[in-house]
Amino acid sequence: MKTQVKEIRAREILSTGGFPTVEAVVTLESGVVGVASVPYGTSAGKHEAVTLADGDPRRYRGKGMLKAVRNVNDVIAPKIRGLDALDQHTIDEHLISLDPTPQRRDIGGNAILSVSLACARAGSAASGLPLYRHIRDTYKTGGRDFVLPKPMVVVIEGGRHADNSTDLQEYLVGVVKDRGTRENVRAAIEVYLFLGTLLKKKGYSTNVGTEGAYAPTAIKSNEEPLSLIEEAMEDAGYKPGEDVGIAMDPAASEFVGDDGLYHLARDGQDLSPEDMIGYYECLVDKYCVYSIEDGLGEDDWSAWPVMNKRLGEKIMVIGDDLTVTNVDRLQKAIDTGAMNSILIKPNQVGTLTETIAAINLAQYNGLKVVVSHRGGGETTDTLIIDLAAATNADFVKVGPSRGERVVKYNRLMEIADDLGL
Ligand code: 2PG
Ligand code: MG
Repeated sequence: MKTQVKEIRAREILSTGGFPTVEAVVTLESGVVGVASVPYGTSAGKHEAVTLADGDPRRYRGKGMLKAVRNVNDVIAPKIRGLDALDQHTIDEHLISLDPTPQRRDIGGNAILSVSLACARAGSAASGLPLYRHIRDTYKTGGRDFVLPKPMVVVIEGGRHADNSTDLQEYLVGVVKDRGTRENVRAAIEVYLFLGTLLKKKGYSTNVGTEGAYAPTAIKSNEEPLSLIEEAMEDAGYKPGEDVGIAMDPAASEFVGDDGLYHLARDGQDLSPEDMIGYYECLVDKYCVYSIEDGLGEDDWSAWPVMNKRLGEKIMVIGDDLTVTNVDRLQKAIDTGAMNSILIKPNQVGTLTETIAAINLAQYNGLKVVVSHRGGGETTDTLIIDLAAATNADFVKVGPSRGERVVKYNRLMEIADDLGL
């Protein structure tokens, strides 16, 4: 059959953090080619599929990817060769069978995912369909009509994504009032641009962090960005809370201690889970915050349902490190009422099929879905946008500047043009 996989080659490429990552090239019998690269995170969750690195300090300070590349070329390729690229389910079943553990420690989540995604790209090229349509057809997902995700743009970053900025990792501008994709992108990016002007006026630096958002070192507190962003919204001509709103990703696993307390160094506060939730409640009352992701630690299972109960009616309570795109952890979160929305990152889990399973499970249970970029090691691959479009995800979370980020918004606008949306 012409759509059978003939050859798979992986190679080491550079990611945005300067360290390598993996790219796979899948060639079909017909000569059709599919290429995909995988990102990795800076503040990766403890329960994610692992990004297998070489650990050889003589190459890229231990973060070379030759092991993962070899795993693709020597272990994965023989298993996948001969399979039909249009049958993504079978391809992913084979990939999963090579290492069924959730963390893919043996073979590497990065190795597996690069092949899964490159096969999807080859399948899309072979079927003559844009990737978002190919994914939708393959998984019968997303419903009859396309509803494109709204942008959630990171505008200030701190935590592990910047030096000496806020403890909370991300402050984002999300579109509340849908004006169509191009106008949605414009609104969020204009707020980012006006925020830059405002920061400058206040004497703050407008250097950017790993995701292309501002990372002002002189910022006074974890709360200050919220008022600055609201001011920038007004400056840009958008109504806070009506046109655009604020989303936050504190990435709280990064500042919860072994003592179970949340340590906000910039504010000089150590908060119990209960107080941390109270802190968020105040922010939600005071500012146009409509979403909080990873407000609590990835293992703080008893506190999450409390937060969701107290805030879930008003805002999106998103699990990222808590759920790591994993259906078992997601099911637990659903059963315990831990959250009402999920962040989706294919490299947290390892295959396209498992990613779609997590999205399906979330949507079936009425959760909102946000498909996300990675902080540290992104690439110019735009597959996550097609994934979000295919599944009618509610939002895409991507940074506002740097090539690897804007290429994703540009892909979103391209899909919108295709669909006339
Ligand atoms: C997050 C992500 C992306 P990282 O926490 O949501 O913004 O960061 O990829 O570093 O885990
Ligand atoms: Mg996060």
